[in-house]
Amino acid sequence: MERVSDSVDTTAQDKAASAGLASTGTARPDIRHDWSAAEVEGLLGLPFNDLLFHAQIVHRRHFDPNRVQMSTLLSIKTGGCPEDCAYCPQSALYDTGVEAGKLMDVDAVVAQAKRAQAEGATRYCMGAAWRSPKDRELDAVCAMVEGVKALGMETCATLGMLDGPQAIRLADAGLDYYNHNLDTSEAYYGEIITTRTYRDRLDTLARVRDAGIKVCCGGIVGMGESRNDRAEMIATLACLPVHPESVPINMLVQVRDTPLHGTPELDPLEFVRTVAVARITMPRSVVRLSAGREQMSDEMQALAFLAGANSVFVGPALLTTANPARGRDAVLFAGLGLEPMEI
Ligand code: SAM
Ligand code: DTB
Ligand code: SF4
Repeated sequence: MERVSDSVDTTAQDKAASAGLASTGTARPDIRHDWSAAEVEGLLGLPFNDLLFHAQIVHRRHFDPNRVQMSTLLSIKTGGCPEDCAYCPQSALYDTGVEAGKLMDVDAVVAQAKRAQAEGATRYCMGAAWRSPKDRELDAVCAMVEGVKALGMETCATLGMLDGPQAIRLADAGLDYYNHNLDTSEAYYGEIITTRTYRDRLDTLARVRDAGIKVCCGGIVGMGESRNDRAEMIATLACLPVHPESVPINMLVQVRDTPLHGTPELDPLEFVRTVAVARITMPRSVVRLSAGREQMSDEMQALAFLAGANSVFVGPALLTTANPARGRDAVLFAGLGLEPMEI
């Protein structure tokens, strides 16, 4: 049977090429690490249909367009975080009503992972509200990684900054992915976080990569940043020596009593454009339609999948905020003909 990806109309491809979309031919490789922010901003500003068409071509070259990777998140240590990330309900500096909890027991985490697996998740992501883990805390997280991995799931953790030996310990425990986001552009970063630097983030990412763990790294849009900031962030990600295997694009979830609550909403189509540009610039990466789905219409999510998103969090909760109920997702995925990506 002819694959859908082979049947793209070549006339349309020619039109896209003449609209300045480079990668429809074979002359230029589509895996590049030399993206300029100006070039990325140019992509963001394309006519919407041209941009989505281009993203679909790249997407279909590397992925089955009807398969979506499904992860489930668990907050293994909630609240009381010393950092000042202006979007985050878990910072101890903002009185958001999120109570500071203790690190969960290993057995409870593995039991919850098993439930998530039974409900279709193939990757389990464990998040902790830490600036960075203490070595004693890392012992427990390593045991969680081992337990979740023994179920046959992929493992992911997001624990804040890591030093080199900590990254190696997690790798030895069998951690598949480490999530550590750039969050925004280097220029806008100081408006959002003051308690650690952009360089700190890049250093942790390099340590994770050096330890042989796959990198999950993206950002948040809708924080009042400019289009140029979004372009800078995507260009920084796409110019890493190896593209992150997983690129979460989060829409800011506005939480009352965080400094960013009340930020003017980002145009949903600009969110979709950001997803498309992540897809085009990091063709082999899985791009996650990450936080914010609960607040999005089904139509907006459908456009994000069309733009090349091929991963989501499933299950009713993110870390401290809501994610779509399973029933709503079941209807959406069935309606769009989307199926789980095999691991
Ligand atoms: N404390 C660790 C850290 O910051 O690296 C790990 C957990 S932290 C909650 C993981 C990521 O969640 C942040 O980097 C941010 O990108 C995302 N995040 C947190 N609050 C968010 C919100 N309100 N809306 C969207 N994304 C959010
Ligand atoms: C990521 O990029 N998004 C996730 C995950 N990595 C850890 C977190 C979203 C958190 C949304 C706010 C909350 O639920 O607390
Ligand atoms: Fe802490 Fe992470 Fe929230 Fe920042 S994003 S306040 S580091 S939990």
